[in-house]
Amino acid sequence: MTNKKNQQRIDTLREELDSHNYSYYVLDNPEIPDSEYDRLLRELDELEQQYPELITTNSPTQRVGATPLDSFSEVQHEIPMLSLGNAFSEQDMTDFDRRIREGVEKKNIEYAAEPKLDGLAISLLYENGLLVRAATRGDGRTGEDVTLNIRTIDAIPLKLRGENYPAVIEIRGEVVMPKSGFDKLNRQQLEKGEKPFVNPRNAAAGSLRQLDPQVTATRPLSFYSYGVGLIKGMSLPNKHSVMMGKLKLWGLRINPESRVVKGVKGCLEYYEQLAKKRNSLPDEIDGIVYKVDDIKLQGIMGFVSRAPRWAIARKFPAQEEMTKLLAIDIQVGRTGALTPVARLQPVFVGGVTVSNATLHNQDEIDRLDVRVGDTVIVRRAGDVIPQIVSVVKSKRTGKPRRFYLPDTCPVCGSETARFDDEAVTFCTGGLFCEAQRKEAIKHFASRRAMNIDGLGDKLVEQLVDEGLIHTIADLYQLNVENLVKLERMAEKSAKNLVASLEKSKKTILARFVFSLGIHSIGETTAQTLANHFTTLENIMGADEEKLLAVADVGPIVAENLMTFFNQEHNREVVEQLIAVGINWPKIKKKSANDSPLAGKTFVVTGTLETMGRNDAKAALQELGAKVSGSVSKKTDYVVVGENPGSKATKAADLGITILDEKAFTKLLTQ
Ligand code: 5U1
Repeated sequence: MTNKKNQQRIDTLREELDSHNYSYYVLDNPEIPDSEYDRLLRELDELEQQYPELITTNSPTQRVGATPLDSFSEVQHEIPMLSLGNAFSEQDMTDFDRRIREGVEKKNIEYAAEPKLDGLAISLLYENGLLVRAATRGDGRTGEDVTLNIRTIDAIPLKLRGENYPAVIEIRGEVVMPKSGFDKLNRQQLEKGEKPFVNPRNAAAGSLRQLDPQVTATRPLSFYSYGVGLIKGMSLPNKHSVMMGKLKLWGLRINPESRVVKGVKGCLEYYEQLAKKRNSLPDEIDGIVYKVDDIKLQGIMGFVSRAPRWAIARKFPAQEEMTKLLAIDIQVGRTGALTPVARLQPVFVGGVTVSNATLHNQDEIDRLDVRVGDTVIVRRAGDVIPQIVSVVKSKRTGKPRRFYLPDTCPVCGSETARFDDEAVTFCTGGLFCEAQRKEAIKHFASRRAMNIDGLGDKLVEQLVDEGLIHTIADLYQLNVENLVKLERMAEKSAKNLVASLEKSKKTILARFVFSLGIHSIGETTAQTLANHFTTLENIMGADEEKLLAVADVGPIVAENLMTFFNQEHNREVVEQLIAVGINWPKIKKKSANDSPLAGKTFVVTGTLETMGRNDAKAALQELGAKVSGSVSKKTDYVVVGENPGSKATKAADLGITILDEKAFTKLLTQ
């Protein structure tokens, strides 16, 4: 390409990328998939690498500077960045509206209303359409120059769109971290063994305070404009809402929830609507900002100390409050998981009184270093279970002891266990533990386990609640006579259930092992165990060495099996089940060569719901199949889980049989 052609292509790419960015962030209407955007950006980057003389500072490739700063320099705000007065009730809003009406001597006032974002106020200075400086609010008069960090935020244009923008314009708004990005960032922090951020605002602030813009560039930050400071070369329009419309045309993001409302009634209705939506919005908000829309009227109202009289922030109930941790209790869930529950001094937060919060697991207790007697910050957002977000260490008195989950189950006294790579501590009581009993029975009766027709979840609950059954073995003692005594149980249904129970006695070993609900023993592992050991006695009697010799069995599965069968009460239940006549056909040890899968080549792609990729591989190898990492003409089957890679497409192109997880499990267990 000639230099002119290169320049043309570069210009086109930059325009296209800017335009796609605009559609994505400002119009909230992406025109192309992310992969296509990345391809265009790569093409531009490659061209610019080839012709560095054609690079401009405002090219979409130049968002992230390579050199970290030593410190942030100070910025004086020519027009101070104001704060806002607060309203906490309808009465406060009525008073605000009255003050305005009296102040401007008008009956009906229109207000521009929009969410009050829980982020960081930022000033963006554009000269001749180019972003030349970005600063934090600081104390309102002096902030910090964070231009290099702000440039990394894709939602902020480096160059304004169109041509009708003023020569100088200072745009003000809020940098935020969307909730989804915050959750992802915190997951990554935990994976790296680093401290998670307390809330999206802290995460946004921490991200902007980085001296190295390369770090900021990795943080999922966004921006919404809400006003204008300095403006030269153009006079302000007569309405705030019209100004916001202009900012949008120039490429700045405006909150899509912004509205113009009439009078205090409109303000209150808007509040109700947004309060309902609050938790489903993509960004954290802590209230609503109302501004007199007419800019002339704003001028009449003026300012009081450092806040405008023409605007107000109506706050939502706080979602975080401080309180005392009185005790930590343990709840044993229906799956046997031990959950530590914080008992709190009751506190009004998120619109309700909270006296309990979940502490999740031992890792969470360790991470927070929370101890009984501590002062803690509790968060309750919407219907989400209240959480303890941090401990106010400065308020800790004495030397409270660290808290550890118990070694024995508080419900049944069985040992508790936890594996290295699992966060959950669970009760090993299994079928014996009252907390787990209903769930264990439901699992036992389920279609893929013993397939007891007519024994649904509700009926299991009823049977346990009425004391008719205590263990899965008791199911086989049920008879029509005692079943019909149950509420809503007709004789016909009772007879059917007894018949189903009878029918379920004829099963296969794999199903029986699966139906016992042993921690981490899914259908595939149960099948592998049955194939390998051929009898229940062999499985129950296998020691660690023997278990680990099975292709699909790792230390966790081995430990779970041994723990389960070492419990006297679990052995008793199994014996009772055999005694009532549960039976299965004898298994002839299948050599790999007998299996229909022997010699077949499999490729597994994507995430499987019921087993890890290694488990799938081991199960296939056990049956004499080969597992390959890449698809070729020699591949017989491609197993496709969630989010498969290009292997699935290649398999389809080559006409290879594709199996979803269900079909795959069926093939393994046939
Ligand atoms: N959404 C929004 N937030 N916020 C903060 N609008 C808005 N306006 C502000 C502030 C401090 O101040 C102007 C009213 C001057």
